[in-house]
Amino acid sequence: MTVQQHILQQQEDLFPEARGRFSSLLSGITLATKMIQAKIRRAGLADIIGSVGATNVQGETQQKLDVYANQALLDCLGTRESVAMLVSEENAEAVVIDRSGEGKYIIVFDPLDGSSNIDVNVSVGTIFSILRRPDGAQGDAAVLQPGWKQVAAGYVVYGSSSIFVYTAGQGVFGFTLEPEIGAYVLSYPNMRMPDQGTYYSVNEANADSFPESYQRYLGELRRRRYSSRYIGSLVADFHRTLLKGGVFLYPPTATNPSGKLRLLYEANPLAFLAEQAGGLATNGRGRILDVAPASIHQRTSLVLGSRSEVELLASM
Ligand code: AHM
Ligand code: MG
Repeated sequence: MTVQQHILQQQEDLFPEARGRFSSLLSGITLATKMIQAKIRRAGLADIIGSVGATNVQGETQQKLDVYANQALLDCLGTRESVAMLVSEENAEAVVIDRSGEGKYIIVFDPLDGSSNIDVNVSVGTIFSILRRPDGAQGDAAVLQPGWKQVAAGYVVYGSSSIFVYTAGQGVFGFTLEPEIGAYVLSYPNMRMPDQGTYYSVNEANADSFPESYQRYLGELRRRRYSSRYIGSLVADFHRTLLKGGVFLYPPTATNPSGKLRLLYEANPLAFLAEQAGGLATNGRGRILDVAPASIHQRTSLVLGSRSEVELLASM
């Protein structure tokens, strides 16, 4: 079963009114990710490693692959008629595609997450979230919806193989790119996150500036003999957490008092996937998917993973 067949099936079951628009949109995403993974596979060969000397809206140095990945998504999605707006980590403003007002969907994405890992042959990823454009809504107001309104969300992890994972609100499904035929093939039907795991995943170098409750929480996990895993690519850290269970956290720090990760295109899509797989996601105060965003590049603290570990944090 290819991802294309799977999406068509889901579309018939979930969005009978979508008449191919939804599947056309997801095929734009899968096409862009195939282009990105092809470029990544050649990263050591072609002259594409390193920075382009510019900084993005977050003030971070843009890597050449960041720019390529962003353009691939803008190009592959920009021509699909159902698209109203595209919102990217790499663009300060939302890109409005559909000025006639007919476009139904807004796609929000982080084109290349974990970009500090590109040059060192460590997994990186693409994350996306799909929202319906509320009737008549224009500009940022159309995008600023709480995560529970997501129609679909997913990611690709470019690891030892490229794996596409998505949910349309009816379970989580994973597909591995079969490079011989250039298609994503169903390899993880109905993914479930274990109720409890044995890993915690956090940038422990920041621990001294975590709020005291987080420090106690990590101490408790250590007391319970948890082991530590941290890749520094959110998609890869999440993918492991989805398969093996445990908890990923990026709490507030001295440098990033509101957290480092972005609500709309990092926390929300992964929170949707986590919940659909039986896990949980919180900002430390409440459910990530209930947060009403105030701006498109808003940051958040994030704790997500197995039910048991996230509930332990809540209890502390
Ligand atoms: P990016 O989108 O610019 O790559 O930044 C997000 C990344 C995440 O992939 C990862 O979880 C986090 O930043 C790592 O941050 P740190 O290096 O502070 O641990
Ligand atoms: Mg990024």
